[in-house]
Amino acid sequence: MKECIKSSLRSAGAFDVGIASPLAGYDRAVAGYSPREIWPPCRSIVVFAVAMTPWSNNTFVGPLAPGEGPRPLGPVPSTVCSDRYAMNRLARQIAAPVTLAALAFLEQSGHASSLRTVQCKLNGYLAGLGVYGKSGLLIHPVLGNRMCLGAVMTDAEMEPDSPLVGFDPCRDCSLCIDACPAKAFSPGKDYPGSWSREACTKKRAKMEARGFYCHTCYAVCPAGTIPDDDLLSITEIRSLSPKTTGRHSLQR
Ligand code: B12
Ligand code: SF4
Ligand code: SF4
Repeated sequence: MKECIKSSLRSAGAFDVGIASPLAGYDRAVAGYSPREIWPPCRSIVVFAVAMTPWSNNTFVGPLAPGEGPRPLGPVPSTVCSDRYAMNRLARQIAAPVTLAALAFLEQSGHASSLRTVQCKLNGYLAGLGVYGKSGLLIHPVLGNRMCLGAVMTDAEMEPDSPLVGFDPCRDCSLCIDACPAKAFSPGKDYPGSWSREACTKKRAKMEARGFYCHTCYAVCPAGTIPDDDLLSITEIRSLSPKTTGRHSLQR
């Protein structure tokens, strides 16, 4: 069943799919938000990643070119409002069919499911889709942080996947910490203790008032093996053609 549901979700547009157990690792969930507290029948959490790119958000803040200083704030440039936005809205829209595919598959197999799952990153970490980066975002070995995460809880029992071991994309990097306009990260500590949600949200509110949606920590991240431009075609045609070139023009 596990391989069948994974294959079904991949056909619907997921780049990667993993299974987490409600019994392992959710002691780290926010109090009251572990799967069995939210939905007691839960026996497995099906977690998926849909490829997306830095252009998937409301505005384009990064990546910064090497040596480029802070960018002036201002209205969203019309040049980034066209095709790339349209392409990447597609990524988000694909997450909906993937969720529907999971619900349909489980129903046809005679299982109940619930969409009330929260904490996408913890789900993804426990299902082996990636590791927490210094940015606090989940980093997939191939997609880097370029993914939209989703999950469905089910009463079907499936063998859980394990968290990834030996993958440390942040070892020689601190680009997200250095680029954050809110200086929300304290270097030397691990997420979540290293990050100030208050500093981040205050800065984002100020930027949003001027037409920008901050995702700089996400956009500057070089982790992953597929260049951003190729992610567009993966999102579009849902096929995998990884290249091992650098992610974008950023150099460490
Ligand atoms: C609320 C929210 C925000 C808030 C707060 C973010 C935050 N870090 O808490 C704000 C508005 C600031 C925000 C900003 C952004 N967000 Co946001 N956000 C969410 C949302 C809706 C919930 C996240 C949340 O509150 N989690 C609760 C926190 C406390 O959980 P946590 O960060 O996993 O922390 C836990 C672990 O650290 C664990 N823990 C503690 N110690 C240890 C030790 C180990 C070893 C482990 C494994 C765990 C662990 O304990 C913590 C509590 O359980 C999710 C979608 C979702 N439903 O999950 C998207 C989501 C996390 N956001 C996302 C993104 C991309 C962003 C932005 C880049 C903006 C954007 N959309 O482009 C920025 C990045 C800011 C940043 N550096 O985090 C993506 C992340 C994709 C990825 N690759 O990880 C998500 C998953 C949306 C999605 N569906 O794809 N976001
Ligand atoms: S920018 Fe660098 S340090 Fe930050 S999450 Fe990505 S790889 Fe890790
Ligand atoms: S979203 Fe912006 S302000 Fe918040 S942590 Fe990332 S770079 Fe900093």
